[in-house]
Amino acid sequence: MPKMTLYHCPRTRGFHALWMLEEIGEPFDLRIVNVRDDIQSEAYGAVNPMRKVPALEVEGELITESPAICTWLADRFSDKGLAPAIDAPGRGSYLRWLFFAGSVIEPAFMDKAMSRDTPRQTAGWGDLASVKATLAQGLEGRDYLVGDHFTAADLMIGSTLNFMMMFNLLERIEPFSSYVARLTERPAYKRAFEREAALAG
Ligand SMILES: N[C@@H](CCC(=O)N[C@@H](CS)C(=O)NCC(=O)O)C(=O)O
Repeated sequence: MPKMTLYHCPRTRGFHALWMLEEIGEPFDLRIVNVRDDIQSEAYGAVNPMRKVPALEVEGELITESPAICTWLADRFSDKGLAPAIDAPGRGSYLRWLFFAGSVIEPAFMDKAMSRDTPRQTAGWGDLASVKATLAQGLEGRDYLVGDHFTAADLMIGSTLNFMMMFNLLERIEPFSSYVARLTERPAYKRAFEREAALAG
């Protein structure tokens, strides 16, 4: 097994990676980096020059950006069944939703959080109304975004939507509330949540 170290701070986007590692269920070291101070240290700058969490170090190789961490873990531990195989039906949709989480959902909600009105033709993410409508269409009549079971794409999107609901950036409306409730019932989510709660004190 590769030696994996997750750099994380409770109650941040690092949770996406923590939850994913709980889904994978393989051993990893957890290093807490406080976003208020540790993150600016020279030592952490040497780990991740972006000075952000999460960061996953695997045998000396750095993986950052939550969707990339989730994609890597799902492929590396393919026996866990969290990603369609490269040549399987659904692989394209799976990648579409993983990228959608980081490059479309995130910035669209940040526009809202910052009260920014980026013109939709300029913004690569379009606008929040289109993002929500596209997600709702993707979830219409289904429990999961790809095929009939949970994948890393659901983790990334579900975890992001859960954050947006917690910060009151997304209304608790259907189909999002049932989707988030379904995903947060997973034992791995609960383990990650409890682990984080114990760390945060
Ligand atoms: N693109 C990154 C974003 C990571 C990120 O923004 N992390 C925040 C915590 S929610 C952080 O480390 N903030 C500390 C800082 O910028 O000082 C990802 O998807 O993982």
